[in-house]
Amino acid sequence: MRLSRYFLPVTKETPADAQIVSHKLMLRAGLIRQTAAGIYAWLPLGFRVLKNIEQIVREEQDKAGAVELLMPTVQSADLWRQSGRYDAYGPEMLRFTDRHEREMLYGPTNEEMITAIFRDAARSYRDLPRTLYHIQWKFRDEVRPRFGIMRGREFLMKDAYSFDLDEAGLKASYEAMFVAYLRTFARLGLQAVPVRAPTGPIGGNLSHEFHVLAETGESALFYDAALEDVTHEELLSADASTIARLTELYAMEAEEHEKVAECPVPAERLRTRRGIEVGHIFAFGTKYSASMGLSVQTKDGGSVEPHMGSYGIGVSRLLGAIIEASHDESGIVWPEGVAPFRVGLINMRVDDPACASTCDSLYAQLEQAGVETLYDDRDERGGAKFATMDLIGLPWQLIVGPKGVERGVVELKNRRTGERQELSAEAALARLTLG
Ligand code: 5CA
Repeated sequence: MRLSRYFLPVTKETPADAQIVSHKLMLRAGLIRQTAAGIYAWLPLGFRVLKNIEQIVREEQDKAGAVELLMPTVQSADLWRQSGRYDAYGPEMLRFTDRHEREMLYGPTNEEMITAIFRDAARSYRDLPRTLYHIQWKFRDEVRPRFGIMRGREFLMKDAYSFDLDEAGLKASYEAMFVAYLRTFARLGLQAVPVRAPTGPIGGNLSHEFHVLAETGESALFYDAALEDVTHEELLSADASTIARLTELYAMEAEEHEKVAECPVPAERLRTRRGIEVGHIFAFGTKYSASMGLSVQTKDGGSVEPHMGSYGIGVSRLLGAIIEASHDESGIVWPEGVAPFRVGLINMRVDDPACASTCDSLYAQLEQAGVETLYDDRDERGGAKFATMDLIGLPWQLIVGPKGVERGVVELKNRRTGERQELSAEAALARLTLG
């Protein structure tokens, strides 16, 4: 993509209304733009990152055996009356009526809808177990939307729902999602701590939250220091034994920790840090199948209400969490897996024919090789180009200036380490196309 044709409204000034670093950087780097309180437009660069995160989440859901579908954002109040949650949900639910005076709502979550869809299709034990998921916008009329997309009113969520014949089946589905979550967050370059959680309005008896440790997190956590020793590799290849090990280690939100009569962790191993909740999973049994009349035939001709779980990931919130975990004083430092482009190609002198033709040729070859490249071909000062590239945080910068071109070299800079290396254009291409 040529920057001269792109839409990248970056700003030097720190926006006055942003309190935390991820919100400031998202506005400054032209990733998002607020359109109403807690509601954001995703500008081209931010949208690319959102899609990359969504894709990693999707791949790990698919690997876990979950099946993707897409449910609508607008739901009918009648559906929610079946579970009794229409009145219980409170002012966070955005309610409205259509032209026929039918009561509607913008979905804050989808337990009711998926239960109704499954109820109308599933007949027998052969239809179970199943886990279905979608990645869809939600609306919650938060009292205090803040920190940009971190606590928005409209936000993108991955929500999965499992249906099992019995409690043992539900436990297996819950564990499969748990594993998928550990792998997902590891692939996103994040260390996420699983925390035993109260279930709240979703209901049920088993629940975990996944928190990215960050000073700006909204939750206060207490946990066993041993959780910090879990390696990236271990999380990438997580399995049932990883869960067993992790869930044995103490981790609680402050409110819950205060209720614990005797903390099982010795004082020297007890850590207190803040966390950003990026995922939340629940096993709630028959709460919705019972209230909404979902039952299937068993092998011996009886009937059973499926045991269910629901599993959320804050896809849009993850952008904020990743930036909180990965930035420096110059701007964002995207992990390779989610970066909007892999390479930023900088032409230092667009009016120098040799420099421009070297850049054009590098750009064509990178594109040809499928290396996503943002090509700064604008007529701007070098200093401004460097500042923009550092701010938007692409993993590699390929810098081409007239003096270097004369000597047959270009410069390759690693955004994370700041390391710069002079090499021939061919060698730079080889480095960037090899992965
Ligand atoms: N039905 C369940 C699981 S599918 C559910 O709704 N769980 S939740 O309420 O915990 O939301 C799931 C995830 O969505 C949270 O862990 C969080 O990462 C994200 N999320 C929740 N509210 C917001 C918000 N206002 N802004 C951005 N992300 C949010």
